[in-house]
Amino acid sequence: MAPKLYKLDVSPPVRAVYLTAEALGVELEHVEVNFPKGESLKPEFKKLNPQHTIPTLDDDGKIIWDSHAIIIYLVSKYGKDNSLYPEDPYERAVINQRLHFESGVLFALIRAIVRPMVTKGVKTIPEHLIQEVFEAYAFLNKFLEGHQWVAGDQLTIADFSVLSSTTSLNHIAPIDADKYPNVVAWIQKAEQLPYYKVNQKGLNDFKDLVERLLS
Ligand SMILES: N[C@@H](CCC(=O)N[C@@H](CS)C(=O)NCC(=O)O)C(=O)O
Repeated sequence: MAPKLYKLDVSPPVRAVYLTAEALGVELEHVEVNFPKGESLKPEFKKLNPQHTIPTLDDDGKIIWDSHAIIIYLVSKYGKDNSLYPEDPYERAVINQRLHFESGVLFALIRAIVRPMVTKGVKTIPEHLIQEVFEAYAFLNKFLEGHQWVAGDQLTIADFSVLSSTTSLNHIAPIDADKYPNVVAWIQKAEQLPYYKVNQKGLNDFKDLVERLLS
């Protein structure tokens, strides 16, 4: 039985799971949870995940949420090898750092900017948050200095996680190629992955959502 993924394409962490599943060749059964319409707050979903966040995975009754936990689980359980999350302690530590960067910085900024727009109808983005997004691009640009991918020279789950939110933030605060050339080159490389399209559809939805909320 295919693992069930509770999802909505617009969500960046959901798209990190899509990219990981595609890279691994794991088929997922998709269950839509339209959180902007309040569906994540339904009692049956809260029973599965009291934190009521998507993505949430149900693998034969084993419930896992938080995209970072899910993508590590998918590689560990379904990967033919560990190349997307190598076992070497230092390589793994660097990947984990990038995953926490996604969670604590990139996604935290998306949440701080978009949530007031969705829940309170706020139509402006505070300048200090835009500056924080630029600071995050600068960090990412540094991580990528002299490297092909965000955690070194090998594609890992850190790329899928960081890519889904960075490409989303690009529709909030455009990434300047002159200031952050490594970030732009890395996104262009990722766009060549044969399964990149699984990020693109939800990214278009995200762009439309932000434009609609700001208009
Ligand atoms: N750190 C979490 C973030 C998950 C998250 O906040 N997802 C949002 C959608 S992008 C959500 O489920 N919001 C609905 C809710 O909190 O009820 C992850 O990586 O999975």
